[in-house]
Order: sequence, then C-alpha cells, then structure tokens
Amino acid sequence: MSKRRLTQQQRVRIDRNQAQRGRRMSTAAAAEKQINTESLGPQQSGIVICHYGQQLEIESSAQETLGKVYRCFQRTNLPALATGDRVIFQADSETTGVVVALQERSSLMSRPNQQANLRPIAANVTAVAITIAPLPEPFPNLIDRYLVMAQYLGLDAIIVLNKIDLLDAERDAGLEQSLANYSRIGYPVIRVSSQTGLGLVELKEQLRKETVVFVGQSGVGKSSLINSLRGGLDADDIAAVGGLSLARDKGTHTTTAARLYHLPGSGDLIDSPGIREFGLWHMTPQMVFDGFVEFAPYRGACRFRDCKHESEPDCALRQAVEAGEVSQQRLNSYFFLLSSLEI
Ligand SMILES: Nc1nc2c(ncn2[C@@H]2O[C@H](COP(=O)(O)OP(=O)(O)O)[C@@H](O)[C@H]2O)c(=O)[nH]1
Ligand SMILES: [Mg+2]
Ligand SMILES: [Zn+2]
Repeated sequence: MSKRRLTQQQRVRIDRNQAQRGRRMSTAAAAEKQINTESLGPQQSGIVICHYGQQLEIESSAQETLGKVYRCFQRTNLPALATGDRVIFQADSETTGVVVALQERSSLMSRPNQQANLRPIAANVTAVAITIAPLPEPFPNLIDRYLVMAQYLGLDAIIVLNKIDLLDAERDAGLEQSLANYSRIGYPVIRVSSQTGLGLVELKEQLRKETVVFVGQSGVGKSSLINSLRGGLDADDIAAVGGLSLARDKGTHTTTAARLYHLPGSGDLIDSPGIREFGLWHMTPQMVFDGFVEFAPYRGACRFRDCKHESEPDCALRQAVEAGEVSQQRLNSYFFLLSSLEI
C-alpha cells in the first residue's frame, strides 16, 4: 500500500475540520455572496498557491489559461483548502473566480491555530526539507519533531544545513556530530549556502520530482533558499526574506501563509512560515517511537513488553545506546517528545 495514502488519523482530522466548518459558515457565506454567479466561466483545473484569510490564490493548470493566477473564494461546501491543493475553479473575471471542487489529496500537513484547531497548511507534499543553520542556533529536538511528523505522514525527509558560510568548527562541533548521526541513520543531509550558492546543485538534484515543503525556525533561510534555487527572478515573484515583504504581498501575508513556487525543470517548492508550535498532536507513544526510524530493530525486543526504555532490566533500546548503535541524543529526544504529547 502506498505510504502516501491518507492515514486513518488524517481522515479523522479531516472529518473534524469539516465539522468545524459549520462554525465558519456565516463569514464564508458572506464571501460566497460576493461571487457573481452569472458571469462564471467554464470549470478548469488549478492549484492553490497561497491561502490567506478567506482568499485563495489559484494558479490555472488548464491549457488555455496555464499559469494565470486568480484570486478566488471557495464554495462553502468545501473543507478548508491548503497550499498545494488541486482544485476545480471557475473564473468570474480576468483575475477572480470561485473554487467549486477539491481533488483528492495524496497527503496533508496540518498544524494547530491559536484556538488549537487543526488547520491544513500544505497538501500533496511528497517531501519535507528540514532546514537548519549554524545561526540561529537550532532549537533542541526540532529536527526530531519534524522527522516524526514526516514519518507519520509517509513523506520523504531531508535535512538541509544552510548558511555553511557561517560555520565555525569550534562552535558548531556539536551540530556537525548530530548531522553525522542523521546521515548514518539514512537521512540525506545537504549542506548549502543560499548566499554563496554552495551546494545548491546537489540540493536541486535531491528535490527533483518532489513537492517539497521547507520547514524550520524563522531566520534559517528557507525563503532565501527557495529564491536561490529558482534563480534569476523578477522582483515581484520572490519569497520575502527576513520576514520583510519584497513585492507581491506588500506586507503581511507572506510571513503567515505557505506559498507554492515552481522550480523550473523540477518539482514544486512550498515556503512555510516559521513553524514554532509544530506539535505532535494526537500521536500515540508508538507513533513517536516509529518516527525514530533507527529504533525499529529494537521494537518489541526488550524483556518487558511494556518496557519504557527507562530503567527496566534487559532493555534492548538502552543496550543499543550502550553499544553505540543508537545515539543517546536521539533517545533523549524521544523521551522529550513523548513527554510533550497531549495525552
Ligand atoms: N550568511 C548567510 N546568510 C543567509 C543565508 N541564507 C539566508 N541568509 C540570511 O538569513 C536571514 C533570514 O533569511 P530568510 O530566508 O528570511 O529565512 P526564513 O525565515 O527561514 O525564510 C536573512 O537575513 C538572509 O539574508 C546564507 O546562506 N548565509
Ligand atoms: Mg521566510
Ligand atoms: Zn526497552
């Protein structure tokens, strides 16, 4: 079975989102009133490239209007849409329209909003590029948190170390050691500098044919990397760097909404805002365990079936740490993520 199918949990979540939709109905209904139904054009396919407030930016994938962007509202019978969603829309002017249907998703990344409701942020993603840098210094456990999420959603994960022009052998020794461990357990680690261009060819090669979402702390250079990867761009078509708007969005939107960009001759890139509170909501301890891929050989191998891998005798996982097969740092991180579950 495809790893990328929606999991049971995601379906439950989607159902819940649809239930929540009812509460948003009144504002959405008001928005729908603005749609001029008489002037609607034919149905055409498109992709959500950005979603903010009640508005969506839909890029046409239809032959006649390929690449044209329409500002759209969505029909109230649709669930909340996310950047990357493939939709059917109808234009009602040269620049505006209405989304009338959502096509099936192969994956859905969500995160809680301020009210702790899950909001979809990126759909049909195939890979996560976990971006870190020597500065700002990586938050502890952040990489592992994203890796657990990627595993849970069935997505490829790569680790991108940006700003290698700022590496300092002494200060960053711990970082290097931890990256070596991620390589060892099978994750691609790509070292780049969006500033000098070092490593960009390798990164581009790694992302070929993927729809990749860049995640990571604010300031690590996600937007800069996306701009560098895409190369030679018009000033009105670049991702805002340093949280400052450069063009198209004139201010507020880019820092809060995920946006999709095409990489010529390759896949798509989604720039996401700094995702600080990327919680591992609703996950069971087993799901967290399964998110630590190198723990797999030790699953069920401890003396006690319900071993917590803390101080029980004959714990296979702790023996693996002692034997140097599993890193102590990852085991600590596993405990930390477990303790952060809302259960
Ligand atoms: N030295 C250096 N600075 C970088 C590099 N990439 C990005 N930056 C800077 O880091 C800051 C944050 O970049 P930005 O792309 O907005 O990060 P984001 O918040 O992850 O999207 C900006 O001031 C960039 O100029 C790099 O490779 N080297
Ligand atoms: Mg950014
Ligand atoms: Zn154990």
